[in-house]
Amino acid sequence: MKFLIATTNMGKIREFYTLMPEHEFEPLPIAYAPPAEDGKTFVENARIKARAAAGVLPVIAEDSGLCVAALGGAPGIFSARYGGYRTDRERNMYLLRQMVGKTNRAACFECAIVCVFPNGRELVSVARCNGSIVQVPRGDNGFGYDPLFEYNGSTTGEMTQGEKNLISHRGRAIRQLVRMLDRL
Ligand code: ITT
Repeated sequence: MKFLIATTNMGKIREFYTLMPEHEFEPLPIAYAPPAEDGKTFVENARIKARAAAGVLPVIAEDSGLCVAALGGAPGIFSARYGGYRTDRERNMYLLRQMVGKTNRAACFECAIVCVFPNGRELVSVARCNGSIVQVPRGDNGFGYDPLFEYNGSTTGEMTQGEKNLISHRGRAIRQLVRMLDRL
């Protein structure tokens, strides 16, 4: 099936391409104006992004983020703009500063995918990955908070794309979506 992929994040796009090789993707048109992500949950925000891009093709949109237990679940749905910083590196440094003195390092990545068809039908796939926040960033692979998020001894920034896809929130959510699409 051919989908419009309603994301501006190249890291996400890479993961969708790898995990849905049997499907085709069209990027957002240049004139696309990103909607205000003012939902209260990952699913609400993914739905807002999918519906803003709705048209002739089925649309896939995704909202995701890192939820840190000792920070009351922050940055959560605000992960892309945590602390008001513009770059991944600045947000990562800010998060580590918030974690100074915290003994509970538990965190999880969450991902919500909403797929909207031209007839209005919707598929929703949600998944998470539990891990912990390291003291010092490690790894140059991936994007966003990957150098901070440790799973089974490695950060997702140290993993290959294939290794990350096996265990990540997005990998799990995409595989679930593919199963839903196969059943249509
Ligand atoms: P779109 O809204 O255009 O899809 P975005 O980057 O703004 O792109 P989100 O609003 O969903 O996406 O914010 C997700 C943020 O959460 C993202 O920018 C990263 O900082 C972080 N994040 C999500 N998934 C991640 C992953 O697999 N690895 C590292 N960080 C991730």
